[in-house]
Amino acid sequence: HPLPINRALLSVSDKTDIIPLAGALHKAGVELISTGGTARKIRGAEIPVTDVSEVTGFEECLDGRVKTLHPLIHGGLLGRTSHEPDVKEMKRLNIDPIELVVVNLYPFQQATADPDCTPAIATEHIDIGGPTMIRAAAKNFPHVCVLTSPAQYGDFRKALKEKQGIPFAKRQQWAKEAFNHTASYDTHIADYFNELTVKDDEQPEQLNISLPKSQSLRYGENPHQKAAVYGYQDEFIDCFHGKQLSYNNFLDVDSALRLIADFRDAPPTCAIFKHTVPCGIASDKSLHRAWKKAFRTDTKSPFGGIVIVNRELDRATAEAIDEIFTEIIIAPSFSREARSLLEQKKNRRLIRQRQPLSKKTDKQFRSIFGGALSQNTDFTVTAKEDLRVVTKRQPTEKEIRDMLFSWKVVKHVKSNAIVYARDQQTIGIGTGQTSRVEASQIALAKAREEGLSLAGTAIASDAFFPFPDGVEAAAGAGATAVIQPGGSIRDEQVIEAADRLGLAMVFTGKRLFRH
Ligand code: 93A
Repeated sequence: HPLPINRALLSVSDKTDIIPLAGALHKAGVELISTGGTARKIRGAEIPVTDVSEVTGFEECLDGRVKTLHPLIHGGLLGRTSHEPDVKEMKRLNIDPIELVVVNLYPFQQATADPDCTPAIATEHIDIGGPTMIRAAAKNFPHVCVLTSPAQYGDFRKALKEKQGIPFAKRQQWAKEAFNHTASYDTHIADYFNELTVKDDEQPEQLNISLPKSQSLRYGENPHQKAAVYGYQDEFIDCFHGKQLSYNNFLDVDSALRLIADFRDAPPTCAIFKHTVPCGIASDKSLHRAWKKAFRTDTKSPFGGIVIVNRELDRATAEAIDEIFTEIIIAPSFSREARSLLEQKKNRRLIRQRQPLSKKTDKQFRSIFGGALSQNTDFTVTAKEDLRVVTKRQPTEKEIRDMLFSWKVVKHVKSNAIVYARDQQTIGIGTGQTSRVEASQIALAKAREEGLSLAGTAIASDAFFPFPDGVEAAAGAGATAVIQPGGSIRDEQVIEAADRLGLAMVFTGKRLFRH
């Protein structure tokens, strides 16, 4: 049944639009009850309001920790007014029903986002009375209407105006939103406490994944799969031109942002992705040169791919990219000319990256049967000092640069991964193979098909070479330097082969699987 509103309790931290709402309620003849600050605000607008303390006969106390926690309030919210025994009991105890609760909570999340927030300050922002009222009203939604966000006021006022009472379906919907609101509020509190006690690099005891839907998607990986995106993607990207990002686009953008995070201190760099895998990456003095080199690696795959750069996208680079059908272009910023050129294609997505992914902002988890996996993201970049030369021949400075470049790339290529690189340019990328030798053969075959020579390249392998055949093939192809984690029981045989072939080889001691 539609619910008529006689008495309303208003208690809000975010006082947005509370005055027009209180005004509309007053005009509709509703009696208003309110807590300290909210009452003051409403009274300030010359709308009559009763203090909660007047209703309860008990003053707000303990610094406001106890304001609405009282049977005369909670009885009014929890009593079933269609249930005769409840009605009788309420009469006997002088409990008047409350048909509307408007509450939003102490801003815990905002408070704890402040770097100066201490645990004591955080604790004071834990709302107790608010969630209690919200949950009581939501539980009793057949008899009570609950609003938890100013975004709902418009719909409510429309229903109020129609004078038939608030429809059941609306109350149920707002009750659902209320429970989601308190669930996510408690999740933030739980996460805060989890993080207080969890040491860096440890995984929490409980994984609370409560993320708001940020977008509905037209479909998932395929058109017959329903899908949505959750969380706070807007903090990282601003897709200011083109169609809405798709499910697969989000996966691609995620891979691209991860790779470019490792090139944060690198010269101008351009990376081209296809299906979450890089198919060409290069760094150079200018983005335009970097693009040309990156595209040279593989001139077929970039069609319908995605491009990310680590500098403002200028006109010359934009023109070059524009020659290839590119679905998505990501840059920290776009020059005005680049923008107006690229915006000529209606469907292409242009994305401004607002902030780089970093240890501070990144949580990595993946769904699996029955739950999820969680791990820290590896944001470290391997430097010259981290390399251990294992061959008789020392690598040259140029070889070291090429090895470090290929190593940065191989981290973002699906296992088994092999990357040949030279002069800050990928020459051959072998990805996602079940055998390391095959990954190497594919890298080689692709480079040859593009007419690229592998002479003088460095080769990176995401995991150790289990047999000498991998380095033998690399040397045969023209590579002169090898970078790999090391750690195979046959390392000695592999080193021996490298020495015999005159290669310089380094171990990083770090494996870079990407599964
Ligand atoms: O400190 S509380 O947990 N104890 C309460 O009894 C209580 N009642 C309402 N916080 C309580 N509230 C919260 O106060 C509401 O959830 C709302 O966020 C805020 C409104 O306070 P004021 O009207 O004084 O600005």
